[in-house]
Amino acid sequence: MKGWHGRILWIDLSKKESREYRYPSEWARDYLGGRGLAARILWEFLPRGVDPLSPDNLLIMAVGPLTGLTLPSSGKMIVASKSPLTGGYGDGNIGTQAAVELRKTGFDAVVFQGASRRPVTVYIEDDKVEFHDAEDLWGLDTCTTERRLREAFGKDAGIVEIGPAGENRVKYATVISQEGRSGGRPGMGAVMGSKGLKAVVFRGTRGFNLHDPKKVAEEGSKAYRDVVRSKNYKFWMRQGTMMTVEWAQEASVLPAFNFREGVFDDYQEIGGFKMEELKIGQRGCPKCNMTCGNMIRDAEGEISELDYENVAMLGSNIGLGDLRKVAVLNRMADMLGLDTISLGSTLAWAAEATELGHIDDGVEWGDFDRFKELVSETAYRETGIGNLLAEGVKGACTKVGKGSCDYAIHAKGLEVSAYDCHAAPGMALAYGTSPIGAHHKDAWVISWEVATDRFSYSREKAAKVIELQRIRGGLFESFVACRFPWVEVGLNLDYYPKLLTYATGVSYTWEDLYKLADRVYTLVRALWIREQGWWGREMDMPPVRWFKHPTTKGPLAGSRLDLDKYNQLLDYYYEIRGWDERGVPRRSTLKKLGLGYVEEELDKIVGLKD
Ligand code: PTT
Ligand code: SF4
Repeated sequence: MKGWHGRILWIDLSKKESREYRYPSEWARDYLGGRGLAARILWEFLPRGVDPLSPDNLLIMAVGPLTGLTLPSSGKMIVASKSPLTGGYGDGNIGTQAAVELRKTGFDAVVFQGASRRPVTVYIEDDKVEFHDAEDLWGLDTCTTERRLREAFGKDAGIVEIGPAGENRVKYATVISQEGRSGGRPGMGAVMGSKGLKAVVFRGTRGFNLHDPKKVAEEGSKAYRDVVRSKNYKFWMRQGTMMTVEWAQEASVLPAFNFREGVFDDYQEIGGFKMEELKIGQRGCPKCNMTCGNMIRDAEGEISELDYENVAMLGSNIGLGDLRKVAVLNRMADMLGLDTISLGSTLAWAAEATELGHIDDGVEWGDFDRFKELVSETAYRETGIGNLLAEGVKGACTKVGKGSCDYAIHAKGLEVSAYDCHAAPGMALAYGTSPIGAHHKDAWVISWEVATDRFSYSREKAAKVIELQRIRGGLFESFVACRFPWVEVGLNLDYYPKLLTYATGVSYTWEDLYKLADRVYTLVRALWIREQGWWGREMDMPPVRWFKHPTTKGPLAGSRLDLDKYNQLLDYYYEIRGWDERGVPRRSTLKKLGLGYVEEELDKIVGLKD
C-alpha cells in the first residue's frame, strides 16, 4: 500500500504498553485518513456509551495521505474523540510540526486508550514509544510546557500539549502546539487531561511511502507558485483571517453582545486594519507559504496571535472594543488551553445572565478585568462561577435554569463560532448540521449566502451546504491539509484529486471523493446516534435566539429566522443526504455508501427506514 503506512500505533496509558494495529487497506481507500479514519476507528473500537472522560474513551491523532507533503499548507492533523462537551463525535484540526513528524513515524494514526495514574509525556520516535514522567510539567501553561519539552527533546521535535484547562477537564479545553495553534474545540484537551497525558512528542525518520514522489513534488511546487501568484495573496499576507471583521460588520453577521446583534459600534477598534497598525510579525503551520498567524503585543506587552474567530468572540461578542485587551484574553486562552470560541460564548452568556439577574458573581459587558479573572477561574475551575462556566453554555444554562438556555448559543452542545445568523438561514443550517456541533469549519456558506439570495430557504441553499460539507468536512479533514489555499486565495481544487492519486496510486475522481465524503459524514452521524441512544431533528437545530429574539441594530435590524421555513430547509437537506425526516440515514443510503456494517446496530436503536 503506497500513500499510507497501513499501521496505527495503539498506546495503552494504563498499562504503559504500545502495539501496532495493521488496519484493513479498504479503510485507507474508503476513508482516506484524518476524520475518516478516526470515525472508522471509533465505530469499531469505542466502547458503546462510554463516559468521554473515563479511561475507556479513545483519543486519536490522525494524519492523511496529503499530510506533511511538500504541497501548500499540509502540516495539519486531526485530534478526535468522543466529546465531553457534546457527548457525540468530536474533532479538531491542528497545524503543527507534530503532524509532519507523526506521518514520518510510519503510522497513520495514534490511538490513546486507558489513563495514566501519574501525569505522563509520551515520546514517539518511529516504532519506539517512551513514557516520561510529567509530574513537573503538570500545572504549567502550554508555552512553558512546550519550551521545556524542546529543551529535553530537541528544537525540531513535533509537540502537542495541554494546559491547566485540559488538566482540569474544562469541557472545551483544546490541544495546543507552537504557542498559537489550537485544535479540538469539543474538549479534546479535556479528554487528554482525563488520561493524565500532558504532552506527546513526535519524531519520525521513515518518510512518506509515496506512490510517485516526483509527481507529487512537481504538482506541489506548481501549487505553491499558484498560491503566491493569486490576486488575494498580498492582502491575505497582510491581514489573514482578520480581514473578516470589517466584512462581517458590513454583512451584519459580526456577533455582538452574545449574538443579540450582527453589528458592533467599535468594530474598527478590533478590525483587520487596527491589527495591521499593531502587527509585529507573522507565523504559522509547517509547509505553508501563506502563514496567517498575525502577532501583536497585547495590553500587557506579551505576544498574542490573532484570528478572526478569536477576536470576534472575545471582542464584539463580549462588548470589548479594544484589540490589545482582546489579545490578552486570547493569549490567556492559548496558554491555559481553552477554546477561544466556546470561551467567548460562555463569557457572553455570563454577561447576559448577570444583566438579567440570573447569576451572581458574574460580569458586566466589556469589563476586561473581570473577564480576565473569569478566564482563569474557568481554566482552574477554582470558584463556583468558574466551575459553572467550565461546563460550556449548554451545561451552564441547564444548571442555572431561569430561561437562560434561551440565550445559550450552541448547536448539539458546541458553542457557535463567529457568524451571527439572524439573517443567514443557510449558515444556520450549516451550524445545525455540522458533524461536531456548531462550527463553521465544515460549511462556511455565509460568504456565498450574503452575496446571493440571502433571505431564501431554498433547496439550492441546502445543496450548497452539502457541497461545502463534502469538500471541507469530508475531504480536507480526511486527506488532511489546510483548506485556506483553496478558500482564501482560490487554489484550484483540481490539484487535490491529482495529488491524492500521485501520493497513493489509487485513482480518485471527484465522484469517488464526493461519495467518500458522504460516507464519512454518514458514519459520523451513525456514531452520534449510537452514542446518544436516540435521534430527532431537534439535534440539527441552531440556537433558539435566532428564531425568538430579532436584532435591534444596523441595516438589518428586526431580522430573525423563520422556524417553519428552517424546517423546510432541513427537510431539503435530509432528502439530498438520503436521511429520513428525523435525520437518520436510510437503509438504502447506508448500502449505497458501503456502510452496511452499521445497519444492524442503528436499526436496533432507532429503527431504520428504507
Ligand atoms: C478551529 C477554531 C478556529 S477556526 C479558531 S480561529 W479560524 C480558533 N482558534 C483558536 C486559537 O487560536 N487559540 C485557542 N486557544 N482556541 C482557538 N479556538 C478556535 O479554533 C487554525 C486555522 C484556522 S483559524 C481556520 S478557520 C482553518 N481551520 C481549518 C480546519 O478546520 N480544517 C482544515 N483542514 N484547515 C483549516 N485551516 C485553518 O486553520 P479546531 P490551527 Mg484549529 C490561536 O482547531 O478545533 O478545528 O478549531 O488549528 O492550527 O490553530 O489553525 O478563523
Ligand atoms: Fe496554518 Fe494559516 Fe497556513 Fe493554514 S494558512 S496552514 S492555518 S498558517
